[in-house]
Order: sequence, then structure tokens, then C-alpha cells
Amino acid sequence: MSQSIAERVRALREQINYHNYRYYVLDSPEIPDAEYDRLYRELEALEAEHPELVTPDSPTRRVGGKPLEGFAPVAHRVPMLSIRTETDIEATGALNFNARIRRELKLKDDDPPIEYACELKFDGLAINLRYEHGVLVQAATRGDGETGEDVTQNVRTIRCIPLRLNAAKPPAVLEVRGEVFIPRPDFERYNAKQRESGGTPLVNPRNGAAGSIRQLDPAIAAQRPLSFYAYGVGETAGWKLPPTHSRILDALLELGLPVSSERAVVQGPQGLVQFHDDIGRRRDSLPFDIDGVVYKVNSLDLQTRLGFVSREPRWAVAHKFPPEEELTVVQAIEVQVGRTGALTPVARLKPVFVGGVTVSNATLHNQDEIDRLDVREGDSVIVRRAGDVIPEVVAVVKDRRPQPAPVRFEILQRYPACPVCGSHVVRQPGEAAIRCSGGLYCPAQRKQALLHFASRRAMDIEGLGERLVDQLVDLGLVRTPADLYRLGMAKVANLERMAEKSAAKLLAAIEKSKHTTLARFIFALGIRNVGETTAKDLARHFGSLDALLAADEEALMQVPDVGPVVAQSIALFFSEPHNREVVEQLRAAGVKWAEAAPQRRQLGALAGKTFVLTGTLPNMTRDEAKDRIEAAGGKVAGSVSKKTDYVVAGADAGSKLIKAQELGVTILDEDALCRLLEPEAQGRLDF
Ligand code: 5U1
Repeated sequence: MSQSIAERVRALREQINYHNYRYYVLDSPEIPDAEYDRLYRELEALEAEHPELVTPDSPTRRVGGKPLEGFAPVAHRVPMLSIRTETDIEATGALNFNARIRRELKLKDDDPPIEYACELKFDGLAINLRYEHGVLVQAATRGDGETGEDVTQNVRTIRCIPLRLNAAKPPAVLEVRGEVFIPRPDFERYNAKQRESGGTPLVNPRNGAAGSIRQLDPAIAAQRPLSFYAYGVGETAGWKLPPTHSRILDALLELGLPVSSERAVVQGPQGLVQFHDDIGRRRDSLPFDIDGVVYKVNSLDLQTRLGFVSREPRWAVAHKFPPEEELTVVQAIEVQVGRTGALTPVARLKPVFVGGVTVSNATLHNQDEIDRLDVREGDSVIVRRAGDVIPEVVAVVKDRRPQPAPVRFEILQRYPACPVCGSHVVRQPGEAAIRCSGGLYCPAQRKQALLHFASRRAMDIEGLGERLVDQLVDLGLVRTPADLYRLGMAKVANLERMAEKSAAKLLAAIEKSKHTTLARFIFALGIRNVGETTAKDLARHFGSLDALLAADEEALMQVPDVGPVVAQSIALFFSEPHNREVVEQLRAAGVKWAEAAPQRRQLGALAGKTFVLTGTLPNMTRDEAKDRIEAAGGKVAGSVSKKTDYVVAGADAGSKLIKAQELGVTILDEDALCRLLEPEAQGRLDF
């Protein structure tokens, strides 16, 4: 075989190792992925042609070998110690550690501060990498600290771990200690892919890392997005140990090992507290999970003087943050009815301290989420609360499921009616939420429904805002919108911060709202899927409320733009006796409108035309313009697109006008709009 092929193979390995280091360790690739792939494929091809040139440290040999029968024991030549944990929150943990170190070293108060190396406490699995003459020969788990398990095959699949050290004269022996973990974004991506392909997602990054390293088949480990950070050394031979811990980590980085850049060398206890607080603040934006920070006396001489106690070095401590994930039990699953009528399933949990607070409830969002987790009453679950995010159930621990297994949880089966008001609950096609159809009858939705009823484009009751609605409902003065029309001065004037003058104003606004239009009235009822435009279409089509009340789904679908989903919503709403009762009460209270002959087709001059309004018109408010366009059969949209027929522009028109000019849309001023509306203005019906 020619010398040049062997040389080319060696050169390719060096280049690929270098680019792996740039990509995985320094996070700073120098060449595009395609170029890297070309180098890799060339090496693979040459090795296939010349198997005698294959070496175990070749970058193509990360996944090799067959599934193992079991893991062989590995005796650690230097024990893998554990780390003392300081759980005192805030500054105390750091101050206690510093005080203890000074005491052990018999330092006086006026002696200079101690230098510390501060690092992250990664939430993964500790391993030992053994390099002999620069080649990775063995990787082992910590085990009991004396004896671990040989997981070399799996660890070789971790791309950021070099199979060969980056040194012309590597140490005879170098054992590197650190943590295998799965970065959170990679974890989410991996799980999303698993779900898509019907595979099993990982429970959480930590379990995922530990489980992957203990896979007997290295091909499985190779598919997991594992990563590694080094944080110390074990046995070394033929290596001049740097004088400080931080310099050891610098040296490991130079040798090609990944070392987190989230570390600092600090002086004295204030430095520890600062590091702790800084990382604590940024904990949730780090791309991996940590469970605390680690403080180490930086000088190796001082470390030697401090020594060990019961398999823990005296010179290091892990200062923990409150856990963000905990195991607990789902005692029950209940539903809450939200302001919009959505039934949200909630897991009632055995109280557990997580993310710094005691958590006893976690939202399960909707039926899809319950199905995805397959969470059942009695299950043991992992609950996560990170930062200020609301607690969530991230996984069910299936091995702990009680036997016989509890039944699957189906919201519709358990709650065929709203637990608050007893109305029907429905899940419309394509929607994740199950909703109560009670609308304004349902106490859970009452405030929202009243606010909507009173809003400007509905019944337009000026001054009836959130604060007043809260009071009226909380004091039991108003249950349905019809009650609004039964409020008298005595009741209103008693409300908080309500002077007689404002009470009179409110009552006048309520009185005024009685004269309305059928479209506004329909819109005000808050029927699901019936917005302002649909309400207008319904009013125009049926002409009277009685005609609308008499319509079945088929008749409703005759209305332009009303499909089966909307028709079902309307039919369901009016099928509830309590909704009909409120409608009747409102009519009895004097709410009225001009009824008209039904218009079964859109006859408006602007039928089928889409308008966008921008800027201020000289004589018409934006709402007036919208009403008149819609009354003429036109539609008003919020943004300009190719589908826009006209843009009506007034003073100070903004980007919508520019977009219209770019797209060549016809631009109208108020006069031009009025001319378009003119035919409609004669005999126009006010819906
Ligand atoms: N960053 C870091 N994590 N960690 C974990 N350093 C570190 N050191 C450890 C452990 C168990 O142990 C040594 C102090 C022995």
C-alpha cells in the first residue's frame, strides 16, 4: 500500500478531530457542515478499502461493537469521591463553607481571602474517562466511588468527547472526570421527534442521560443527544499537574475536552455569593439543567492540606438550588371552568416542594395533554416548576402505577356536564378545549360574559368596566345581563367609590343601551364562534329574533359564511332553556330594536368587497365607517393583502397605506367611500 494513502488517512483524522473540537467543544465551527461531511465520507471510504488502517481512535469508530451482555466492573484507581452538599439557601451556604475552610486552615481574621474556583453542578451522570498516551481507552460510571461500570462503548458515541487528546506529547495516563448530560433544547427536539414517530420520549434530561449511558446496545446511545463537561481529574501519570484547579480545567480544554465557560475564579465569600446569585438568576436561561453551583478551594496545595472526610473532600462543596423537578402522586384529576368556558383539567397533587414553593396543583391543559402523558389518578409523576413558570406534570413514572391500573382519564366521560352550572359541555372538531356551553348563565364565565355584553360594539353600556362588573357579581347584584336592567339607584349608589352622580350616569347608560340593533343584541349574547360580522349576517338574514330562535342547524347554514361549526354553536346555545330565559328577560326588561324583513341574500352594493381602514377620516369615526361598509355588504379587515379591494385612508395613515401603494390596491378618501356607499344609504337598514 502506498505511503500516501496512510498519510491521507492520518491527515483526515486530524482534520476531523480538529473540526469536532471546534464544533462540539468550542462551539465555533470553522467549516460548513457539507465540507465536514465530505472529509468524513472520504475517511470512511478509505477505511473501508483499507481496513488495516482503521484505528480505535478514528472518528469513524464512535459506534462499534455489538450489544453487551452486561457492564464489566471497573476499579477506580483514584476513588471517585462525592461532594458535600450545602442546602442552606441564599448566601448562608457560601458563607458557611468559607468559614469552615478558614477554620480548618486555622486562618486568622486578618489573613487574606481564600481564592475559590466556582463552577456549575450539572444535573446528569458522573463518569471517568481514561486516556492512555492520549487515546480514550476506558469510560466508567462512578458506581460506589470504588468500582464503577465499563460504559466505554456508549461514551465513545458522545461527539464532544475526544477519542484522542489534542497534544503532541500526551500524558501517559490522564483520567478526566465530569458529567454526561442532555442539553434541554436537544432533549425537547429528541422528544418531539420520538412523539412524531410514535417512539418513547425520555422522561427528563437527567434520566435520559443516565439511561442512555447504561444502554447495552451502543447504537441506541448513539441516537441520544448526549453531551459532556469535564470538571476534574483522577489518576494522572506523566503530566505536570497545574498548581490550581482552574488551571487544570484550562489545560483540559486545551487538550480538547469540553469545559463549561460558566465558571469563575473569585476571592473570598463575597465572590462565592456573587457567583451563586448570578447563576441563580440565569439558571432558567442556561441550555442545560443544573441543580446548584460548586465551590472549590482553587490552590491544590491548600486542597492537600484540607484533605478528605468520609469520602468527601473538605475543599469542595455543592451549593444546591431548590429542585425544579420532584416526584409526587396525583391524588385526583379535577376540572376548572375558566372565564371563557374552557374546562381545564387540573392534577391535585400530594404537596411537594419544587422550584422553591410547595406545589399541590398542576394544570394538565386539555384532553390531548392527558392522552400524551397518559396520566391517571393515583399515578406517580414528575412535576417541574422552573422559574416563575406554572408547575407542570412532565412525565408519569409508569413502573410506579398502582395495580390494578386506574382507568384512563376522559374529561367528557367524567364531566358530561359543566361542574359549575350543569350546562352541556362540547368539544368542537379541531379544537383541543372542551367547553361549557353555559355562557353568561355559568358563574365561572359570568364576569367575562357581562363585560362582553356591555362592551362598546355589543350593548355599549358606557362606564360598565371590569371593576364594576367584579363588584356587581361578587355582591350578588347581577347574575345575568337581564339583572343589569333591574338595578336601581339604591343598589348602584352603594357600590364602592360610586358617587350619586356616577351612579346616575351608569343607570342612564344602561337605560340608553335598551335601544339597540338586532345584530348588536346577538353579538352581545356571547355565543361561541359568533363574532360581530356573523351577528350582522344573522340579523340581516333572519330579520327578527324570533326567526333566529326558530332556526335549526340546517336553516342556520343558509346564512352566508355560517358553516356547520358555527351553526352547531348557535343551535346549542339556544337549545339551553336558561339562555332562552335570559333572552326573554332582556326583552321583558325593554331591550328592543327595529325588526326588519329578512334579507336572504347579500344585496349590499359592496358585497364581496374587502376594505382596510387607516388613519383618521374627517367626518366619520372608524367604527361608523366599518358599520356602513358592513351594512352595505362589505367586509373590513385589519391588514392589507393582495385580497384587499380598497384601502380607506385618512389623516396620518401609516404603513397600511404604504403597503396598499406597493400592492396597487385602490385607495379611497372619505368622499370616495361615501360615493361608493351612496346607493346603499338610500333605504339602508341599521343592523
Ligand atoms: N462542577 C463540578 N461538579 N462536581 C461534582 N465539580 C464537581 N466535583 C465533584 C462532583 C461530584 O466532586 C469532586 C469535588 C470530588
